[in-house]
Amino acid sequence: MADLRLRVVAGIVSAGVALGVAELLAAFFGADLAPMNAIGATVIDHTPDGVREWAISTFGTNDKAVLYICMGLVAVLVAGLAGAIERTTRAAGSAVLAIFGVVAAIVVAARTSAAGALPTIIGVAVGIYALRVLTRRIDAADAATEQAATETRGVTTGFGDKTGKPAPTPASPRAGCTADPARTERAAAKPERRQVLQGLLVVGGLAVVTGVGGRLLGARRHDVSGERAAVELPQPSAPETPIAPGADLRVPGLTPYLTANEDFYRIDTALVVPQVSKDDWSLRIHGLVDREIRLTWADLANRPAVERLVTLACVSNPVGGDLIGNARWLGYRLDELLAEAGPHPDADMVLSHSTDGWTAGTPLSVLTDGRDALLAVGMNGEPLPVVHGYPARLVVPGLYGYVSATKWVTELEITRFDRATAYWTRRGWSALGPIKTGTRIDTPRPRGRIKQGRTTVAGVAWAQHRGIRAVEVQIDNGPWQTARLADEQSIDTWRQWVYDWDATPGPHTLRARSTDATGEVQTAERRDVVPDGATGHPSVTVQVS
Ligand SMILES: Nc1nc2c(c(=O)[nH]1)N[C@H]1C(S)=C(S)[C@@H](COP(=O)(O)O)O[C@H]1N2
Ligand SMILES: [Mo]
Repeated sequence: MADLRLRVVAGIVSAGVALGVAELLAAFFGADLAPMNAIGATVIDHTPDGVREWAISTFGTNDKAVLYICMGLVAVLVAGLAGAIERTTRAAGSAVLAIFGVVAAIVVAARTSAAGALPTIIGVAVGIYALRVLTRRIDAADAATEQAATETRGVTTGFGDKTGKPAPTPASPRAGCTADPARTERAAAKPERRQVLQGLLVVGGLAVVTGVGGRLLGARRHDVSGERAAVELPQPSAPETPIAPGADLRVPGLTPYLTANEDFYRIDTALVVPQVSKDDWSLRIHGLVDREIRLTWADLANRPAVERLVTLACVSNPVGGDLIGNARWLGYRLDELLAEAGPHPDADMVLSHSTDGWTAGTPLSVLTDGRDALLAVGMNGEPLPVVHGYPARLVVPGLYGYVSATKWVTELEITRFDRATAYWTRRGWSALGPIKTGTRIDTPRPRGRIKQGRTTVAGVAWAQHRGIRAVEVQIDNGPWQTARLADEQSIDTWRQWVYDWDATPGPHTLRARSTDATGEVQTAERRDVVPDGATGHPSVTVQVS
């Protein structure tokens, strides 16, 4: 069945060349035109919550790589099948490729424009052509083998193959030897077989060259990391006070007060990180406003910038999880920008849009109540890293990222909650997302083995824009004990805490809870992250010897 294998390979390399050609064309006209990117993005947009949660908790930040691998496997299966059923006289495999091509073209067109489907359509056309050519060669080789077999059995059919070419001369069995029929057949079909292998090699090579070349070229053409490195950030007019030494206790195993950019969690739906040049970027503020305004990167340079410490948190962060980080953000006050546009009195929502179509719905009241909500351009003294929204994003103290922290932001649409629904709200998450009071135990580690005696229990606590008043620790089911808090640098950031524990031998469970500055104690009730953030006390079990 070597034949079937060749057909399967023919299908795979043909689909490969289809995708490769589409990638190459997309490199010139935009990464979102590449069919795999568009299909992946569409899959992400339609993934049910349960699956999304499971993917994030199982694969973490590799969830997108896993999606690509899954799509690749499906593509290989379908393409292999298409190759297996294609014949010169019956283009069933081509039909399969065409159907997938049409679906992919529709998906790309829906995300971009009708013309955006062209790379996909051209790619699929090339792929189908490749499959036709390869299948014709395989059929010819098949016929030649068949004929050689017939001839070795002493029956001459007398006609050539279906293409009308004369039948190949069968190699005569060597004199004096008993002919091995199978071997003779293979020898007979040799030129045809060589043609098949050559064809597979050429098409496969073309698939790799166009695919890899397209990816590299696309990355090179659109990559903004070079221009980012050359960006000069504005000087903040009112720099954030230096971080008080007492805000960062520097306890071994405890999360540092400031999160380095490389260590900052990343959550977004972008399969391909948007590459937005600051020179093409602008922010349009429109909708229910007196004056629509549009700000370019150059316009920002004339405005006063501020620097603020804000702890960002993801609504998908489970109790004890690490989808939270604290950074020094440099940017422009949103209340000032909004005031210039003049929101109408009936407006109550700012729907922020990113270049990749993602949206967040933020209460207008939150953005104008005096808190340090920013259009941020800098993170910890650097331009925003590309994955964190270069050239500009929103940062709003006190709200989960899904309702506020739009990266690659280009539009603030002033609207109403009863008119507009943001990305995650459409998918079952709450329209409002104030951050819930949270606590995490960083040390000792879960299931850790520690020695008896004095042990430092430490972690972080947060209640952004309300502030943390107290953290308490409970050993097993004992009384709640007050932990020592680090200095409060800002009510918009998390606060470290430490508790000295005299550990006694045996297994122990440690729990922690916080009280925010309004006096509300963090609830023990365990709730899942959907629809508006997890609740419950974090706990860590250790073995003391
Ligand atoms: N464009 C865009 N912005 C986005 C998102 C997204 O999917 N797309 N995700 C949001 C969510 S859910 C969170 S928690 C924060 C995370 O920001 P970070 O990746 O910089 O930590 O970004 C927000 N901004
Ligand atoms: Mo999030």
